[in-house]
Amino acid sequence: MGDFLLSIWTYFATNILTQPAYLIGFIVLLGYILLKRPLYECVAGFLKATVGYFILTVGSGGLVNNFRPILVGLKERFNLDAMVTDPYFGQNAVDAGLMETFGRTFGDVMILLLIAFVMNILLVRFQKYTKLRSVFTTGNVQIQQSATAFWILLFCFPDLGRIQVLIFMGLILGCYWAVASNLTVGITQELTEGAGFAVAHQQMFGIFIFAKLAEWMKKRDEKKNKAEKMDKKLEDIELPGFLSIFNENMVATSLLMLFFFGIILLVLGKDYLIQAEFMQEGQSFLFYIMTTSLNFAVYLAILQLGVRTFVDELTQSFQGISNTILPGAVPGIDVAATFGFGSPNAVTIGFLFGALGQFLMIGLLILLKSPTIVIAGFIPLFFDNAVIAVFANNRGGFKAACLFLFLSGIIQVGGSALFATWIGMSKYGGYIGMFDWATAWPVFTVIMKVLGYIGIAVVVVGLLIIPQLQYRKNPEGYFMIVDDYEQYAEKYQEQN
Ligand code: ASC
Repeated sequence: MGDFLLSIWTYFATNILTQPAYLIGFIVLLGYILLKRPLYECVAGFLKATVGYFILTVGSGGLVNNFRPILVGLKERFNLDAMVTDPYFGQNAVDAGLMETFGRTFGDVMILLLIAFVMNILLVRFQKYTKLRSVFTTGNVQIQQSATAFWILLFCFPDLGRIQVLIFMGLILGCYWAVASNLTVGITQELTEGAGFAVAHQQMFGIFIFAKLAEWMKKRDEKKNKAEKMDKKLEDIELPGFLSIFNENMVATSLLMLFFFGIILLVLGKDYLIQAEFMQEGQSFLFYIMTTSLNFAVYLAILQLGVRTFVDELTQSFQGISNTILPGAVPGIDVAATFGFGSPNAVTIGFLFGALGQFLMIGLLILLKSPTIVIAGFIPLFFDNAVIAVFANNRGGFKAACLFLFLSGIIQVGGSALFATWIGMSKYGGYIGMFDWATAWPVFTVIMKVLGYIGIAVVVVGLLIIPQLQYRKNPEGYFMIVDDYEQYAEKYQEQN
């Protein structure tokens, strides 16, 4: 019986829970059914949401598959013994190093997801006490995070048995997913003007902290009466003269990427690119650079189309769920969904300033002869920094989007290098590298390493206090922002 149930769960987890396109699709289907829409509308909603999400995946996958090899090429080209910051490389590093480091393997991912998913839903169901509002649906990143968390837990408690590991990890990860995505509920509602979702990804603390810092900076400038041009949002800045071509997102992205990847491809050199089979013999180097760089704008446009396709369905249908089985809840979804909102140029600016910070920090690591050298992986470089910039721009304007992104780049590389070296992952060539895993998780790890089992309780309780503090700041608006965004906006927005 147990085996039978487990196999049903494994089927569900493998095919739906860890495949966000289908999970979102089925959530939409369930939502419409609960809203008692006619069956054909439910099916249409399911299809549109799933196809939309798949379109988003074509965009984000295209970006990753095209630009990750170019950045990783730097490692090969210069024969660096370096660690790549990338969630997939991080997952491979865990697989490669677990046996040698801890004499263990990790085969219980699906059970862990069950524990953490159920816990997340319960935490939201008991919202009256927990104040949590968001259900994490991004299964692809949950798997990567489970792998890294497993390593961290064994690093802190090498002797833990299988069941204890599962329980502790389910507890900590479940709380992290619920609490961190809940942090983004309010600011995402404001960014999207009530689209009804939160971010469920790998930089949720980063988004929240930088959004708040951006807001603080803008208010400070306004108080000093020197809210200058730089505090304007990117979408409100009209560049004059020839610069006006940057007002158009597709043009701006193309030009900036031509510059950015142009330099990297020139550094890699034609010979290397041919030898590594990026280019074919006899192909024009100039046009190769053009095509590669312009593809960035192509995939970004696809990604945004995907977001537009599924977010509408999700917004409408989720009311069926939040009116009935999970009151006051929103789905936490992939970070790329935010790229369809705010200024599209923020995505590009965030990527570039994040890259500046990351490259500066990498230079410093080399200069200071750090035992771990980092190669900037594309996923943290792009997805982390793009989203942080979308929020920083939305709340603090252009200056915040540049300044804080530079800072976030430095932190991602510095934090990852330091932490992955300490926990012994760096020698296996990869680390997840995303913002929260270069900041919040190292803090959790220090607490658990120092305090032992009490540390686990401290981390869990510490996390659960966060939504209570958020709630206290505005008990009335806290749930209203989810239940009735229009009313919230009317009541609170002019105060901001
Ligand atoms: C990640 C990861 C991906 C991307 C994607 C962004 O962290 O593992 O595949 O970001 O989720 O849309």
